[in-house]
Amino acid sequence: MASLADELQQLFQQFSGQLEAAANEQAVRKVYADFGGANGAIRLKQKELIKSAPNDQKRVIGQATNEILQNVEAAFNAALGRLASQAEARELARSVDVTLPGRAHRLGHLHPITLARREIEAIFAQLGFTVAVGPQVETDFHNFEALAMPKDHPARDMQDTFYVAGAEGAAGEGADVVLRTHTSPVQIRTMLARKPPVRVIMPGTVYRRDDDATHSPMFNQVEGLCVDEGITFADLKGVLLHFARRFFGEEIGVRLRPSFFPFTEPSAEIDFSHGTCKGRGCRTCKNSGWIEIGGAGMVDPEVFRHVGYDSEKYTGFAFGWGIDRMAMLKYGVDNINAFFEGDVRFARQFR
Ligand code: FA5
Repeated sequence: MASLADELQQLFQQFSGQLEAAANEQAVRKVYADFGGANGAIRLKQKELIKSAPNDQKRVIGQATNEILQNVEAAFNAALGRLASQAEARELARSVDVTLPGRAHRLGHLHPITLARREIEAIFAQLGFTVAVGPQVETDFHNFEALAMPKDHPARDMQDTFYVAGAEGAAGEGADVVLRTHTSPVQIRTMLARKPPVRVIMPGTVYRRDDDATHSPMFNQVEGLCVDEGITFADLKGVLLHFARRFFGEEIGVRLRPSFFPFTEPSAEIDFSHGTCKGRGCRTCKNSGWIEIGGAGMVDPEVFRHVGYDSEKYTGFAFGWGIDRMAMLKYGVDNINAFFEGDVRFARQFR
């Protein structure tokens, strides 16, 4: 028995020594497994001793080795506890500078064209206009034909666009399909879908074969349409002036120039004064002090005929303005391409 006790004591001492030296939890667990685990040295020794001992000794040996194993277990748990309290103490001792500024997450924000569009929609909503949208890939009928621009009409020259190859016939027999050149086809879609009175604005992206400081191949317009009994050009001017003052401020100058659009009669071109150069003239406004925002006029009876409205009973005004041009004026941007180049340093300036 004496030699059994010595052997176990020796193993226990080895275990204690290694446990003492274990610097982290992983090492502590390994030492425990090496001695107290199912295949650890002490357990193997226990099995070996019990196997070789005479029957009347087996119980005594079992008890003695179990006692040692209990001590191993206790020492192991104490070592884990010690490591945990050391880690906690280290954590508590760490000094934190609570005055350091936090790490802010940079928030995304809306594109300036979206900001402008939303503001336009809000102003018109307060005047009782609803919002409608139409497809960017449009039929020749909606984009030109129903707006009194038949195939040979010279007004088509100013709206050269991208034709969608292979789409002939997709929207009806012989129909050409184009990327829409303006938002005016949404007027047609709206009037075909509902009866007067109509008060609607139609924002959206449009396409043309254009490219310079104030012209982009892809740009945005907002169309307006108001049809009812007794609508006059004075209503158009009143709405235009109200909108301009709300969007740009009271000091904005508004100018109407006689113009021509096949789908309005009479027609006007609308200019707003250029706030950036204060009317002195610059590259953006082509030295005129004014920026052309869009066209407008009284809906031509020919358009009413196409959509089945009674032109003896109803009159209406329509307009189509460039949202990008309005955003250029509002935010003092001198090149339209800045909106589409995707430079975040530019976009970040608008909130
Ligand atoms: C039209 O597009 C007509 N549909 C407007 C209209 C609607 C008239 C309803 C009458 C009744 P215009 O081609 O002039 O008209 O274009 C209108 C506005 O779109 C221009 O004044 C300008 O502000 C903007 N615009 C035209 N082309 C471009 C372009 N390439 N890049 C940026 N803005 C453009």
